[in-house]
Amino acid sequence: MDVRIALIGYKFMGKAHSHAYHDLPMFFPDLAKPVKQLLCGRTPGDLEVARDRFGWLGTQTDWRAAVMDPDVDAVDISVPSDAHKEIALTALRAGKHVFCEKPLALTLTDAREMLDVARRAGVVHMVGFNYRFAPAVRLAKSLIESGRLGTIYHIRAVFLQDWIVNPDFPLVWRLDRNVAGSGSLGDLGAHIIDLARYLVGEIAEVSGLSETFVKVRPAPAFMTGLSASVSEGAPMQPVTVDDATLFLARFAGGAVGSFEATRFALGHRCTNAFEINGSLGSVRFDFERMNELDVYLETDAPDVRGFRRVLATDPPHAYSEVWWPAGHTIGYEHTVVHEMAEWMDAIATKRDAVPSFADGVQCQAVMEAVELACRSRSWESVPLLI
Ligand code: SOE
Repeated sequence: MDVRIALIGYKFMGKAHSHAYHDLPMFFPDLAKPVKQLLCGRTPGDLEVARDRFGWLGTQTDWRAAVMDPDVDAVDISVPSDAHKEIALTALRAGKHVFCEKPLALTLTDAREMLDVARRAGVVHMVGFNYRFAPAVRLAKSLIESGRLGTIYHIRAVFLQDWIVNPDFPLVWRLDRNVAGSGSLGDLGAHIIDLARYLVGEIAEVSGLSETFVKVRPAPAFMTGLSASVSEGAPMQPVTVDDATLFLARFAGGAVGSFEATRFALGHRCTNAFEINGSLGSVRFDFERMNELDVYLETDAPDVRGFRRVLATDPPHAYSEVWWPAGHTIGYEHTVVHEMAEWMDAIATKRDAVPSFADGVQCQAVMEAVELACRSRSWESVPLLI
């Protein structure tokens, strides 16, 4: 089966998704085949360069035309967050399968509307929480689900970056609330909230604080991905999002958690890390060493008891049979290939994709409760909406 895709956006995520579609037929030959039908963006010259480089069949500068094209079965939304809702609703109403990058929307209300329309459309919908697809994270999940860590008491999760510590770094779209919805919380916190939900369960209440350390920045002259430049004498503009958000959480199942999302942790380029402690054992993961899971099992013989480093690159570890021989590690882009494999399989087998827009909604519910808690300086409950 072929799935003809229109990809909206060709920068950081557009490139990662194009790469995944390219790899899928080679490494997952039994899955539905993604056809790189249309690449969509606003700037014709740059778009043609990207089409040529990423191997798309055609281009379209009007996203509506791309979405409505009868030769398109599925729409991949890889543009800044303020454009997610309108593109998604249009595509869903046209009966197209939709993949949407995280955070799903600017607000919980918008995210709920997207889920509602997606459910009524009866198509496959998926949200871009790629870190779930790291084999070491899958190992953590199976250790928890099989009870080998016992009752889960704690999760300690952080997502630390440092790319905007310099106050001269310009005000890129990720620092504009109207475009991004929130700052570190929506960009990085969304990922660790999703991992916590995936591994430990639903979050019931939160309390938190957030801070914007650099309150004004120069307007950007150019931006792409996480890089940007400034022109001499650029006007200063207010930063309207959080630079850092920290929160505490109680889980419905009885566990407690602490979370920290920041772009001001110098030396941390992409530390998406967690530790989970249960009554029988613990696991810890750090995306910068994404092939490994540290595992501690209380049932080990006392003389050798301690954290061991498990390299999740050979069977029975998830996806290991698809890639390279044992010990031949994989990287960031492979999490995206696995994510797209899930999307293709869900479309071909007519089942719900995981994570779906429902996961996007529940993550947004946690984020909205965190923002409320930061303002009210008190504990706020998280409604269970899915
Ligand atoms: C930038 O902070 C960023 O690229 C996020 O937008 C991604 O979602 C995350 O995976 C890595 O960091």
